[in-house]
Amino acid sequence: MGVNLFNEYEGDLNGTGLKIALVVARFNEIITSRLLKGAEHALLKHHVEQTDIDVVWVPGAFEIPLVAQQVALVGQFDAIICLGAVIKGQTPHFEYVSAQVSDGISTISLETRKPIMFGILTTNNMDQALERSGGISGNKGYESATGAIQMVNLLKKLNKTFKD
Ligand code: INI
Repeated sequence: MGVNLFNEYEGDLNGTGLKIALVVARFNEIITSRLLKGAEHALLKHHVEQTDIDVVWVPGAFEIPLVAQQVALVGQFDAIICLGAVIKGQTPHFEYVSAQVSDGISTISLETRKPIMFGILTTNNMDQALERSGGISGNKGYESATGAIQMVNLLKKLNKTFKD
């Protein structure tokens, strides 16, 4: 066993007491409902209370950043999980929708200093989206939810460790 020379920091997976909002796109609901199921499963498994989980539906992935920002600014949530599915074959403006949602989510996360998770699938076709929403390649919703819990706990830990 090696000697650990560094101070290392990582958020744990204990969701006790956390309040989480999910912003979910209706577009491609067949996929986003699977992502939502995965996210809810992960949150409950890691001890987030059902009554501390709020779900907000928006028309499509393009609308996610504005609504996630509004939800973040309300201030009562520890993290926001954004769920959507942008599928290439379906739209000539795939690049615009996926760029808007990824830029928007990272911007509001930095501006509001809250974990805003990118649970958005951007795939070439429906099969790939199915694979990544509870099929052979896991569930992006589940991963985003465990990531949210870890990020909240990591930021708390860093704040406590490095406060003046
Ligand atoms: N929205 C999605 O969430 N996924 C898509 O694949 C998609 N396609 O294919 O167009 C999509 N379009 C709708 C978009 O997000 C907006 O809701 C719409 O343009 C109105 O602003």
